[in-house]
Amino acid sequence: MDNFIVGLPKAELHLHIEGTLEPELMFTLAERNKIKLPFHSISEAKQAYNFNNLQSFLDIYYQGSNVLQQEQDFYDLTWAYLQKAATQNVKHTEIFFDPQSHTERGIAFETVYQGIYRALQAGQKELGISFQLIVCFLRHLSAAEALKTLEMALPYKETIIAVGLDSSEQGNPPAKFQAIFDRARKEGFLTVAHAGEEGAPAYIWEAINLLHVSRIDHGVRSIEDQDLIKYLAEQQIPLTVCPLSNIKLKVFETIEKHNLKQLLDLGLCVTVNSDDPAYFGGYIAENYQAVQDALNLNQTEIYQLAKNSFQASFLQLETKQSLI
Ligand code: ES4
Ligand code: ZN
Repeated sequence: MDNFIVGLPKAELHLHIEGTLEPELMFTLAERNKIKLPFHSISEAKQAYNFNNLQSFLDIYYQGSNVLQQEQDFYDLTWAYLQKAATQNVKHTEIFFDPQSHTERGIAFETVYQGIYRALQAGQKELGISFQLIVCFLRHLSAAEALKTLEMALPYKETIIAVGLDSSEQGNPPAKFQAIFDRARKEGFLTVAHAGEEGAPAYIWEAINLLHVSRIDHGVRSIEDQDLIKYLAEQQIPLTVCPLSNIKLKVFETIEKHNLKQLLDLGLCVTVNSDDPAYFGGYIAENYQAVQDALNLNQTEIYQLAKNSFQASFLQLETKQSLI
């Protein structure tokens, strides 16, 4: 891999911690917790990571998450990610977690939160990686379920910067969660949402106008709406783009057809992120490398992407300015 890419200080803004569960750790935890996996070996698991679209991935991703049971499991998961991130010079990470995929299985919100949070604190101390936490609502579940999740997060709100929206996009528009996001903002949370990954540009408009998001996660389908592109560029609303994810989930046919460079050339605040690296074949540096190679990005453009990642982060203004 290119030394310039690996060495460049980067912020990661779109990462599902459950999506960093490597097959090796999945098997270790399955054994530790006496859980039966649908795969017999690591190579069989990897062979199953052949997706047609977002839903076919989500089915396997939620199945994998079942091995996470104890606070220590969430700690080990998060710690493994942070160690990997440190080798790629990630200086700051803003990670998503999906409490509902665990509380639905009878695991306490606190167990999930404590395991992740303790590892993040260790990562800050031992690896020098600063962090923020974003609690995501699963949009295929009801607004009432999301509200219950928000209420579980309230005791921890001083350490959770934002709420987000993930899972199956089509048919689950941002509007479905308007009231919950209103409540979250009243409680002091910032907001983000996955939009325009598989969903139409109208969902991006809804995320902006109804959920008042600070960033759009993915947002690549914004290219289909000229007024939206103009708005995103003028307001510098960041997009957290995940190139390898988009290829694995067939949002674009090939990496050469990815629109990241177009979006950058149109003046949008584009960032590069890894989404679910254990499932999509690469961490953040592999994502930078893939777009550099396929779209012929020069060093100035790569540098701009890294600069955007700090600009688009929820770091304090003074910290941002000292890092950029
Ligand atoms: C996700 Cl790529 C993606 N899209 C929507 N929801 C998700 N959860 C985990 N990865
Ligand atoms: Zn995502």
